[in-house]
Amino acid sequence: MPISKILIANRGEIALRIHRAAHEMGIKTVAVHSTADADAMHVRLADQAVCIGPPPAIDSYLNIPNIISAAEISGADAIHPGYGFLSENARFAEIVEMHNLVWIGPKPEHIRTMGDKVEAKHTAGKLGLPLVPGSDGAVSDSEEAHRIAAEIGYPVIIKAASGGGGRGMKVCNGPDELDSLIAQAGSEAKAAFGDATVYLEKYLGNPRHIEFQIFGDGNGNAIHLGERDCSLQRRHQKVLEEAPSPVITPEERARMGGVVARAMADMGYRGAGTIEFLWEAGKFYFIEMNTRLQVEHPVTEAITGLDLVREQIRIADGHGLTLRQQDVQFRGHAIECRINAEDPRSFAPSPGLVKSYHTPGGMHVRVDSGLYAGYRIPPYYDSMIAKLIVYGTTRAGALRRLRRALEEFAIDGIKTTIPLHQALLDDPEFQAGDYTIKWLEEWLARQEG
Ligand code: MV4
Repeated sequence: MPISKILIANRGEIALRIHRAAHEMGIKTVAVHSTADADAMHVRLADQAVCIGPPPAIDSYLNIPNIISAAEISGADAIHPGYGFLSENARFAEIVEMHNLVWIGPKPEHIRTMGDKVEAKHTAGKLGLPLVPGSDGAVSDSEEAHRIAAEIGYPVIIKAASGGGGRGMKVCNGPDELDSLIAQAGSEAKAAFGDATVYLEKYLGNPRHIEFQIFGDGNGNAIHLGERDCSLQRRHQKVLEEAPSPVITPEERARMGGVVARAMADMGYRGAGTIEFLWEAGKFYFIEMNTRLQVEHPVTEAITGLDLVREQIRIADGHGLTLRQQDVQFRGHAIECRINAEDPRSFAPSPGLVKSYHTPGGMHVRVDSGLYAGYRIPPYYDSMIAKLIVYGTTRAGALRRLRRALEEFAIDGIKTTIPLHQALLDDPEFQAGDYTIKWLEEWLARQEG
């Protein structure tokens, strides 16, 4: 039976994004929401809505029994998890499938493998992806750690196997601090994730963060949709993303894309995935794989013309990939600004009533947001309230369009990071695409002075 009703196990702009793809495919939607989100735009637009608990996510958006119950009560036949929340919870994926619901996501075994960063790296290495030099697996004893660190050379970085997203990392500059930093990283990882396992890598001093979008059909076919440059981050939160990366040539995209697509085909990967690399001095180094749709997927949509959520739904429904690799064409340049309800200087959250709201429009301008005038942004969740995505035939054209679109954006009643994006656009280094993962935080420090 084809998918006819999707339960959207998420909130905010991504819930709306999934609703839109489903309705365009003639599929009904069920919104599940906390009591704090009863007035959300996607709840209004969905065919059905079920309240799944009080505001804290642990009691609602992470409450597996309530979400499964909502699917059964509403007659949904599939679940799309969006990003965050339960999207990379392998146990949830298994429970969904045990209830004869279609899981719009990767195979649970692959979610589990990639969730353990040591296993992910081991798997990536076997599949032929280039790795950051480091320990082959977890480091257990001090003697072994010293031997490996000396071999790869200082500085080294200590990472938590259950971490990811930058949590629980320590940079170690020499052997005298290695034991204490490993102990510290281990106990922090134990406290945060219930797992003290750590591993070592050569510390790359000034890389870019470049990730490849892939899709697999689960039967040994996979394609890549090129890369996104996500180097502009603050405290491991992405601020602005672009595709293609300003530093990757078409030849390098085809070569590296071929390597990642081959790897995903070989593992039998199903659905959307992102392979994250650090890129330094012209070389790629695998760090992690995300087994979900990502916030920044629209920049890939803009340069390929594909609807990635539609692709996810089609694959889950057993239709396979719409395109072969040779049919994927990259055209132009796209930039996404994440707009947060925050003070643009201090980054203090600024939830509250949106008194008026006007979005930019015109050619090649897209706004993904559930905001509307009169909406009250609840204080319980992530502060990202909108994504502005612009497309241009060239990067310079996309930058000009972004400037124009940011000028048009008017949100009253709350503070937003729109002024931050406007200031960033004025910077000559950003304009030149000349930035790495450290650049934004240094730039912000300069702005303060
Ligand atoms: C690194 C690194 C330098 N060398 N690994 C941070 C998040 C996690 N995905 C991996 N991270 C890093 N791993 C080695 N061997 C620097 C970072 C890192 C970073 C990576 C991507 C984007 C922003 C970052 C900010 C600080 C550190």
